[in-house]
Amino acid sequence: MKAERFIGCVLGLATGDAMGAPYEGGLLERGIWRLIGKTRDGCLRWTDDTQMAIDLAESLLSDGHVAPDRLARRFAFSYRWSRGYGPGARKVLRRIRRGEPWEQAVHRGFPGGSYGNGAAMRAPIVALFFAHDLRQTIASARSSARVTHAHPLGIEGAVMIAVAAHSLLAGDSIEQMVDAVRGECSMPEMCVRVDRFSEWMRGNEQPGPQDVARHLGNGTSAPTSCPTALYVAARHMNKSFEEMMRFVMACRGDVDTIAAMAGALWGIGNGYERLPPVRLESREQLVSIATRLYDEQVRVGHAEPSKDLSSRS
Ligand code: F2R
Ligand code: MG
Ligand code: MG
Repeated sequence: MKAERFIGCVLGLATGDAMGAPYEGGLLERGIWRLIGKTRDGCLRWTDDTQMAIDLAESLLSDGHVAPDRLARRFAFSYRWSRGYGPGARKVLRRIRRGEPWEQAVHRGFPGGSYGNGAAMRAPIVALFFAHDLRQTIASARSSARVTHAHPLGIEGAVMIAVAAHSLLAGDSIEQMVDAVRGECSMPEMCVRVDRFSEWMRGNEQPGPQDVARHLGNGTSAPTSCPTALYVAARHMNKSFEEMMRFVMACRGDVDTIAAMAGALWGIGNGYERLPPVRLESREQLVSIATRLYDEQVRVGHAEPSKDLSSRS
């Protein structure tokens, strides 16, 4: 277990999000991001994907476990329209902020709850915090998803990404990672896509981005983005982050989120030093969060103390 991988995961998520954000959505969303996509000092701004990952990390670090009421309130009070939240998440979080219990509010975005990818995009954080325990990773991915995503597909997306991150942190090969994910899939919408890209991998097929988008999806729902992100990360694990980003951009659709999920997985596999040297909003805060998540692994005896890496970020 290496601190570099923790930093790689958090910075990979935020870098994928920030680099992908200008390419997400339609003309209106792209136009808005062109106006607000940089901070005053010229850093790339990240979106809801990274904000929710930060909130989840701070919540786990202060409570030691998923505390749903406090987690829901933290998500709700961090909500800003300018981070580009999904429409369902926006409704749910505004209601929680007004005092509605999350158990009720979570059904207000969509009847039956959201199956968006909003719970999956923050799930790598769960794997970092519970890197010592797969069962706790899975249970906590579920409970951290439920406060905003009541639909089983939204929850399964979070489990899928958390299991992939856990497996890579444990040093598994790409094939072992895909097997671990497939073992936790239960919804046909997910299973069929994981089976599809597993076939590609076994047959050494390299479909282009348009075919990947057509067969696996490029949408904002969990089933049309989580398997895509897993496949993209697996295919680019031994390539550069920049090449992976070009591929995700060419897939189009929910580019920031597919890149955030794939970026987190790529960062676990490769560490942070080969990430593109972009100026990223609140980089020091992100490195500090990753370092504190690693320190938690040291505390539970699952990792060796590491020298302070924040100065090298
Ligand atoms: N939403 C955005 N960006 C806006 C531009 C999107 C563009 N129009 C496009 O389609 O590409 N970004 C952020 O939202 C995603 C995370 O979403 P989250 O938090 O899961 O939100 P939400 O709204 O609950 O779900 C997302 C979409 O999934 C579909 N959906 C979910 N549950 C549904 C249900 N029960 N019935 C029908 N549809 C459901 C809806 O289309 C939701 O809008 C990330 O991309 C993040 O970057
Ligand atoms: Mg986003
Ligand atoms: Mg998105």
